[in-house]
Amino acid sequence: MDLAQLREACSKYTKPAGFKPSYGTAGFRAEASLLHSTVFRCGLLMAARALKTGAATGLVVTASHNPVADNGVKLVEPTGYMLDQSWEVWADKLAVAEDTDALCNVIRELYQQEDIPYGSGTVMLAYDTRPSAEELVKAAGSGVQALGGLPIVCGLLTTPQLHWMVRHCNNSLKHTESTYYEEFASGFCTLVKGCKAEPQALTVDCANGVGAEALKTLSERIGAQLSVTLRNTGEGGLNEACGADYVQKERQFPAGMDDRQHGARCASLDGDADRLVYFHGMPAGNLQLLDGDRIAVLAALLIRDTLQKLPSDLPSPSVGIVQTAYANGASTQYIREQLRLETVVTPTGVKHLHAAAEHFDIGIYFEANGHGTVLFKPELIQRLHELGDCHEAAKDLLALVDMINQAVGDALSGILLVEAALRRRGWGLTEWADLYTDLPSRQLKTLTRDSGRKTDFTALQIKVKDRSVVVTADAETRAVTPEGLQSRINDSVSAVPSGRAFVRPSGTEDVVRVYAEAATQQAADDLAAEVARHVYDLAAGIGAPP
Ligand code: G16
Repeated sequence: MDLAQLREACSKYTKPAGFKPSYGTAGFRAEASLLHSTVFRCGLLMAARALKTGAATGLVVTASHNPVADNGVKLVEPTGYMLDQSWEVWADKLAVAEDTDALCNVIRELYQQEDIPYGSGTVMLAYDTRPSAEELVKAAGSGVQALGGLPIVCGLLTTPQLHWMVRHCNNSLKHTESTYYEEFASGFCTLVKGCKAEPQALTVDCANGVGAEALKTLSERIGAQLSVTLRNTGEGGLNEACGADYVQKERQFPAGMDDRQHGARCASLDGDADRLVYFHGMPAGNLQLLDGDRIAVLAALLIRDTLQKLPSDLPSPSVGIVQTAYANGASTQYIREQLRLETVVTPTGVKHLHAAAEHFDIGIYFEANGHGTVLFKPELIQRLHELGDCHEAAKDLLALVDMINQAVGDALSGILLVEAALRRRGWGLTEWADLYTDLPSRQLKTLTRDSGRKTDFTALQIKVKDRSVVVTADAETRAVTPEGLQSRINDSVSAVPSGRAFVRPSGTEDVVRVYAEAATQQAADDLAAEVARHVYDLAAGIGAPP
């Protein structure tokens, strides 16, 4: 490490006074103009991580579902997974270092404690469509170079594409963008070959984000077997009244999509295309959501159908589903009672779900918001390869491995999974939706600042001074602080038939989230509002009381 070069580079990226970034649910996120020093430091971090692991790492400049004025970084391990949780502490220490001296001290400490070898680490960089991307990618590259590393700018990509590329690169596999499309397309075509059901028309809301171009390319590779029409491809504001987060939380049709006729099949991606939800219009004109819970259930059915066709002398692989507290109670009940599969609950954040899913031979993990994937253990993949040529079912499972991003949740791969599963069963969205009935639920945000953003649609907005005063336990189902909050939530919940509610501070936005579920929509809405008022009362609410 050339200390003089490091000091000079660090001094060009000073942290704004008073700015205290912290590594959240999926990396750093804030208003873009604040982030140059943070992204530079993430470049340093990932160059060091590449040296530590002896393999390429990755960094995506994106703020995913957040408004266009925000930006952020997602950090990628050599495996293609998210940054190892044991290194989040280094990310935080680097990000909050006040000045060049403090920053260099943290780097010295990192090198000593982690025993980082000297050398040059490779970091693959990508970015989404935000106008602030160019400068922030430069900052990331400068960070990598400041530690003598090699930044490789892979370009405008969806977040899951970069995760996939890093994983493939480190496994000495072809890792071009074109190979990504080819592998997914080929897996999908294998799975739908011979299906009697014709492809159904699907309209996809691309959130005006990076997923539009990627999905266009993928569908062109697949050809007639996939029939998609793209909407919100960049003509409107990123994630503005559209995208997976909007559709899932607000239960509204996205802007520019009035496919309200009963049964028209629609889907929404988020801004960096790592989340996916499906929906369709109901006879009354309202929207029925098919969220991440339902995608998990459909994936489990496809896998069960396929596993049943494997030779009976093969040991049955363990299959499990990982969810968070946001999973609708009806989905968990269906998985346990009808599918007879094990379910595991983890805190929010794919890093937690992913780790839990790795315990199964086939681990299906999805957050209700549509972020998730299906992981296949390498030993199982090996066994399937051994059976491969003589067994259709083994070939189908291997096609699934090709088609499902093994690094991270991927909305494009999710579309192929859903479409293949529905085609193989000859189902439409109605049959899928009829598997179980969701308990009515409501999500609210208690805002911590008056952002005036168009994306805050909730009628009830409660402001708190500092969301970090809300600390949770038991996979976020229990509020440990502020004192008294949980007992008030318990009292409210106990008065509501089939009631359930929890609160948690978001790790991607400056808000406290409130979730409530009940036997009727009115009861779920009322319960959410009541719990939000408890948050206002006990977590230093500001502004007018609700
Ligand atoms: C990220 C994470 C997800 C998480 C979501 C919301 O998604 O990858 O696991 O569910 O944030 O997190 P929170 O409720 O803490 O704000 P994305 O798509 O925004 O990157």
